[in-house]
Amino acid sequence: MILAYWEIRGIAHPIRLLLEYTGTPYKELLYNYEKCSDYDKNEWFKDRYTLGLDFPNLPYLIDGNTKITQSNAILRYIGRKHKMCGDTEEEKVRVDILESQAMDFRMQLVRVCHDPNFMTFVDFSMYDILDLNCKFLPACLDLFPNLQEFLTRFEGLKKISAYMNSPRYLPKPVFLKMAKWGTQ
Ligand SMILES: N[C@@H](CCC(=O)N[C@@H](CS)C(=O)NCC(=O)O)C(=O)O
Repeated sequence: MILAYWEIRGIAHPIRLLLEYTGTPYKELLYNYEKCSDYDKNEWFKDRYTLGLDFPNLPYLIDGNTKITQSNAILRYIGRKHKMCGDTEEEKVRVDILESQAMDFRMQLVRVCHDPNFMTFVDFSMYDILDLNCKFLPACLDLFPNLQEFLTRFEGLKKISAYMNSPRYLPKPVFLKMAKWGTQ
């Protein structure tokens, strides 16, 4: 059995753990990404379409004539051999749900780690309410340097800082006249 992947932990780690746990003999083929800055020219790209994989990708597992991509399909293949997919229908359903749940969980971290500046509309609301609280009680974030940094980062965004310096910017009054604070 050959397991191929980049020379990193990545999404191959659970497969390696399952192979080890089940005592499955396997060899690893590790593609080095760092050595070649040009993705198109690295070793994986040379192998990509020559291995007979239906949907070429990493990781892949080759076990005789069986060639598998998709990390969950690989895990399931090994799991099936060792009766680790659940026994009853109810168990199998739970295993299927957990398989997808675990992948969703994994992808959340992947997204955050690859794009730490990932923004959602909630960031805008969060900025506004934190900023207002700071105007209301200037010391309110003294114990929260991470939130202070968030405000600074947000205000440093090119389009936001341009808006804040434009005549369109309307930071106050915060409320209508019937309020006891924030009317000026
Ligand atoms: N859904 C696939 C994702 C595979 C994937 O995105 N592999 C990345 C590394 S994590 C890769 O570099 N694939 C090689 C390629 O796209 O050519 C899986 O779970 O195996």
